[in-house]
Amino acid sequence: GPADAWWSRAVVYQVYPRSFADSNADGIGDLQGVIERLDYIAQLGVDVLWLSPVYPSPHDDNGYDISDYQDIDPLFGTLDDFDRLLAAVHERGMKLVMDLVVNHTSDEHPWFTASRDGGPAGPRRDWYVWRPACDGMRPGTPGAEPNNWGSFFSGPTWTYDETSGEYYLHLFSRKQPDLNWENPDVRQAVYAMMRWWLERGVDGFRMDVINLISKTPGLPDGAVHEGDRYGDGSPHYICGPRIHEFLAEMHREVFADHPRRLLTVGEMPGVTVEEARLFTDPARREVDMVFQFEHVGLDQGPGGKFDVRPLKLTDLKASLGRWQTGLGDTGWNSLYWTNHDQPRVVSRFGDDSPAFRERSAKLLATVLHLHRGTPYVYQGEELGMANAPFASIEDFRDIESLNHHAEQTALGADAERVLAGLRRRGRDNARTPMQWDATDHAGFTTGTPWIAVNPDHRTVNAEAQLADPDSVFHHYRRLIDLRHTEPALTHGDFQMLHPDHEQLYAFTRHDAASGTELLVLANFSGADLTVDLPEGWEHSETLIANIPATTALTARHTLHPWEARVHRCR
Ligand code: ISL
Ligand code: CA
Repeated sequence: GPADAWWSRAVVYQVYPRSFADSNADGIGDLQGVIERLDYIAQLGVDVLWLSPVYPSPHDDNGYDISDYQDIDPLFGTLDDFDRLLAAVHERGMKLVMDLVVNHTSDEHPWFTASRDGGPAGPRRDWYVWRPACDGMRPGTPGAEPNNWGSFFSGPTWTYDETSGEYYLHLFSRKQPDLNWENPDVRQAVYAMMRWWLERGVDGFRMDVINLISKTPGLPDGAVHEGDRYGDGSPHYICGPRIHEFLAEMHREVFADHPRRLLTVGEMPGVTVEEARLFTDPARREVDMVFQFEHVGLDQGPGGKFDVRPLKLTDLKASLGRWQTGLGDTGWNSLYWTNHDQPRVVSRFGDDSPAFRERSAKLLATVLHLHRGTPYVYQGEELGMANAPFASIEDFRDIESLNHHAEQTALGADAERVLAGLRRRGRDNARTPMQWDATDHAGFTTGTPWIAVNPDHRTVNAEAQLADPDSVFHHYRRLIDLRHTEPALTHGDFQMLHPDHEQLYAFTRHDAASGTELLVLANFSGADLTVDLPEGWEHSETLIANIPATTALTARHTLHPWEARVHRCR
């Protein structure tokens, strides 16, 4: 089963190259920068590095709009730099996973320009999704789009091409046209490209929005929810009719005969636990694990991702608990709190005030890493990096935030309210430069960074934390070490305790084979919390804790604010 695969004991570290380390002072992180910081990543003890896109791109969506799948953007370096990075990763006993973005390309990809410029009868036309205007409507006028779907980045999912008089589909920005996966030539071209990277030596793929590649034939309208301008097309593209067929085909064509055991993780917005079981059941040969989004949607209201509402701990436990049990015996979970699309977790689910930033960051790490699955650490998370103090819209860079702001203010929304939502949920929170040291621009660049460094780098930085054995960094390092040495972390059954408690996150992991049981206790609040323990845990061994030199566990025990501790019984 999945628990025997190498990646079941692995921890993955995500690098967002643009914001990691700049080696040539142009203000943008690059591959040489990653190479220079590789020993830092190795010191954390992670097994795999996932590199966000580094391919040639017009950077409408920071590289998630690819104009050439088989090269490196000069902004980041060359293929030669890439080969050096890959070799350096392998030398350190780690693996490298590429980002695979094949739901869409850039509109500057030659596949798309050929499709567009060849016109409706051209040979490349059906590599993308072209449709005429809605019946009876004048092409190019508002409301004449082929259907009513709204895009992830505001506005309709359709852009009109005047020359051919037709529209092309884009679930994301107008510079990210969707590939037509119904076309077998498209699929074969993608598989060939994937094999090319595997030949080069990469160890797998993180597959961007891979559950959106199959759309319902006919592309029917979506329901228009109250207050929305566009229809919700998601039932017609989330886990569409041919998704399992496509992933099984990809597995056969790319992975099945490969001599090395690779890692595949499908990023899947809107995936349910039932669907995820199918995707990750090893017998079905689709993908090894998926990124699901349920737990990062719990603190949002009906108005969408910028409609912020407080998280209820009981919701978080119910959700993550259901995924633990749901993928328990057949599938496999990936575990994450954040990535380049999410706000910083210490600001979101913890407390980023000076009093509790470190402790709550360690608590969050402890809770996540003690679950069953493969943990993902996003650059800077291991330092407890926090959200950025964006003063005005000029401080933002992300297309999603900028489009949302433009759309909402044009509709008459209060600009301060819109900004407040962006500050809490905007993706740029995760994209401020990595904080290496306390110097200007945090050691990220000697030039001008493409997005401002968080001013808290004077205190929150890698240099200070490497030197402090009690730092967030060293706490992560110890958790990652545990994943390699404690079989109960890989194999142990998961059982949630006190599911109805609003402050306590508690669970056990029980590994029958080694006779080991672990108990995890975490106080998700800024106040003392007294809990009654299950029997047999008094004076048990402390495996890891976020308060140094903790006291022994008592039958009725009081946890300090944001305290987390893990105990072991054998
Ligand atoms: O942050 C989101 C928008 O509200 C997410 O829904 C995000 O778009 C979704 O997680 C898909 O993300 C991936 O594909 C996008 C890209 O912008 C993200 O950076 C990438 O992780 C399109 O390629
Ligand atoms: Ca650079």
